[in-house]
Formats: sequence, C-alpha cells, structure tokens
Amino acid sequence: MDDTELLKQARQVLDVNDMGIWTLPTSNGLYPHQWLWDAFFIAIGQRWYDVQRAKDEVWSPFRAQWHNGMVPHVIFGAGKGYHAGPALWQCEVSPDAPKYIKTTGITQPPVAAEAVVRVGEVMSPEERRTWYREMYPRLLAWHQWFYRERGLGNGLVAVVLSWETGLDNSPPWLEIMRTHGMSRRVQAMKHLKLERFMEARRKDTRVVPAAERMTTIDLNAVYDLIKNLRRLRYDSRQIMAKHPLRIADLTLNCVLMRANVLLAEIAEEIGEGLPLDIRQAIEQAPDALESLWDEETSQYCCRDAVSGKLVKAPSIGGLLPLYAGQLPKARAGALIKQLGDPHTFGAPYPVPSTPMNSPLFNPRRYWQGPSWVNINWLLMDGLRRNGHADQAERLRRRTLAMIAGGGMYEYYSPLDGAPAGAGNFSWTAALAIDLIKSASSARALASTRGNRPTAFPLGT
Ligand code: 9WN
Repeated sequence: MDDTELLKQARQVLDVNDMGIWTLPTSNGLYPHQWLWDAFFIAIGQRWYDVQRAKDEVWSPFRAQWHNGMVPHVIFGAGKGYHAGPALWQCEVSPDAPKYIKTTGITQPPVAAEAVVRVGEVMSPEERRTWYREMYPRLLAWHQWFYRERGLGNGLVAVVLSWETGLDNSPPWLEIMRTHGMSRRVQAMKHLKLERFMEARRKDTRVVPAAERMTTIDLNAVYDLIKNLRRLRYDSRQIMAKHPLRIADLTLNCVLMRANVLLAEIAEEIGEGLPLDIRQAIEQAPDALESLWDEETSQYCCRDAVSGKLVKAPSIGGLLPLYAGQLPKARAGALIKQLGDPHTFGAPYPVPSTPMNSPLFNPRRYWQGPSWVNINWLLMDGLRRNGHADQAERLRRRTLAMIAGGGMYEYYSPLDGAPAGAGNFSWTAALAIDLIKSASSARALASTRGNRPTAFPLGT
C-alpha cells in the first residue's frame, strides 16, 4: 500500500471515530469514551488536515480537569458497555472532581505539552502565541499537581495504578501487582480457581479475544485497587500514605520530564516565568533518571517507592529515557544496542513492548509483547533528539510498513506483524498520518519553530 492510500485509510478511521470535539479511541466498542493520552496522539495527526479540529482535541480533556489540576485518564460520555465505567469509579466522593462531567480518578502520561507544541508548529507565530496562552495555565496546573500531590521529593512522581502509565499490563506492573497489589478477594478467587466463572462476566473480551487482554485475575486486581482509591476519596495525602502501590514509573516520569521542557519552551515564547517547582523538577531530572539505572542488568527500571527497590522486570518503558531528554552517550548507546538486539527488542515488527527473552513475553497479549505505534513515535522522537536520526528514520519506515500490512489496529505481533486488539484504532491512524506528513514537511516545520531549544541534556 502506498502512502496516499495509507493516508486515505487513516483519515477514514479518524472520521468514523470523530465525536465532534473529541475522538473515540476505536469504533469497535472496546473503549466507548474519551481517553487522555489517546487525545494528544490523535491531535498530532489531525494537525495535518484540520488545525482547529486538532486544537479542540487537545483542549477537550481539559474541560474535565479536576479542581486540583489533575486531568483524568477517561472522560465518560454517553457510550455504553465499558467494563470500568463511572459506577466503579464514583469520583463524586472527591471534592476535587468536576461536578457536571463524569471521569475516572487517575491520570495518564502527560503528552499534552507535546501535542500543544506539535499543533503550534503548524500555525503562524501569532496564532501559536494565542494558542499557547490559552493552554499554558491548564498544562501548568496539571504539571504542578504531579509534583505537589504525587512528588517523591527527588524529581520523580508516583503512579498508583498500572492504568496511569498507559502501559496497563506491562511486566513491571504485573510483578508489582502480583506481589503486593492483590486484594483478599482476588487472592481467594485465585485460590478457589474461580477465574473461569469470572471470565464469563467480562465485557472487554466480548469485543477482543481474551488472549489479547489482561488475565481475569489481573483485571480484578485492578478493579480492587480502583475501589481502594475510591475508598481513599482520591485524596493524594491518603493515597500516598495508605495505597499499597506507589511506583516511580519510568514511562510516566519520562513523559513528564520531556513535558516540563516543552512547557518551558511554551512559557518562554509567551513571556511567562516558569514557577520554581517546575524549574526544580527540570534541574533534578538528570539525577532522577540516573537513580533508576540498574548497573547489574544494564537497564532503566521503575522503582517501588514503598520498598525503595528497583523493579527489574524489563519492558519497553526501559527505552523511554531516550524520549525524556538527551541522555549521557553511554546510556543512550546501551539503549540503542537493546533496540537492535534480536533477543530483546530487535524484532521483525518493531518495537516489542516486552523484550522477547522475558518469561512474560507474549506476542499478542497487550503490553506484554505487541508493538504499539504510539510508543514507536515517542522512541523516534527520542532517537532524533539523541543524535540518531538514521535509526529514527528506519523505525519510521518499518512502523509504516507494519501499519500498511496489518491495518489500523491497536497493536501488532512483533514476530509476524499480525494485527491484534481493537481495529479502527485512532492513534495508530493519526500517528500514521504524522509519520508520513512530518517526514515530507520536516524543513518547513524547522523554520516555524525557529531557534528554540529542543534538546535537553540529561547529564554528559
Ligand atoms: C484502560 C484507550 C486505552 C489506552 C491505554 C491502553 C488501554 C484501557 C483498557 O486503552 O487501556 O485505560 O481498558 O484496557 O492500555 O494505553 O489509553 O486506547
């Protein structure tokens, strides 16, 4: 399939999923509401054919921003059949939740600043400043929420549910959840082998094969952790003292580190002074990231903030420091080596979400192996900023070939490229558009961004 046909198909998916000012992640029924980081990836594609629509997409999750600044991971609409709907979350227990719109009580990686800048790139400087002025206070309130309410005091922030990482079912979180995130109910369920009985009640596996989703035990553990957050009224002081899972997650922290630098660019362009907390977070980022490096296994890891230990089960999150900023050469080199290693991440259809030699690797179960287009996009951006434009270009071409071969799916087997998960998937479509369009417009974009700094050194 050539690029013209791919662009046409991608556009069709986005049009079908378009809800006016926001977009469904998929029209196959698996995710019938608005998801947070999906919206930002979607806008990055929409900017190429409708700037106003892209602005709406970026802005729309902020209509549900909590009073404390958090932007929720799902904004519920009229869609039916989602397995973890408003009745499970009951966010009205929190005085911080918005009154007139139902949401979940957690967040997702803050790709918003990235989307604000990307959409700003295709505007005139004047339009861009207006756009930045509109978005800056909202972004700032969210970033400040992370440090005020989830800060671990060392430049890292805590994540309290795997769903906040966006990589919901990835090995570090499976390890964490299975060792100390299982409620008594779930332990009993496992002990009494009730999994099969519970399986019949699942809604998600009516749409996508069970082998491509979380196991029933793990999903029930997530439900019970949500109920615990609800019991603590989504109050961060309570959560940071009493919730069993508080993790310095790599994916979310890497995205936040990059987002802070982009926020600084935005602030500079509109003549705003960045507050001290965010400036401090930017200063602390190199050491914070280095504290997650494990010499023994030569990889970046998540850290369990409760036990203080590194969580060593490897996942694609371990490569995302490339996206966080400009890494020390030795560290970037180690990650790039892994990216090409045929035993770990160097798969025929890039990039597996779990290394292929991990005991938890499964090519079709979500986040336990399949390749995802949004992660590839983040890696390409990181590779470029770390001086590996050639690798980024190779990944771009192979990602587009994977989409062309399999269709606009949620994820793909890294072994044979077979599509899996939900079809008609919006961020795959949007990022396919971006991967095609941005390559042909690279020079034009560089001139609209002027000489603003894009590299952020994370050590030497
Ligand atoms: C829970 C919507 C979301 C993505 C996540 C992905 C998946 C939801 C689910 O779908 O998560 O948030 O029910 O499995 O893991 O990254 O944002 O596309």
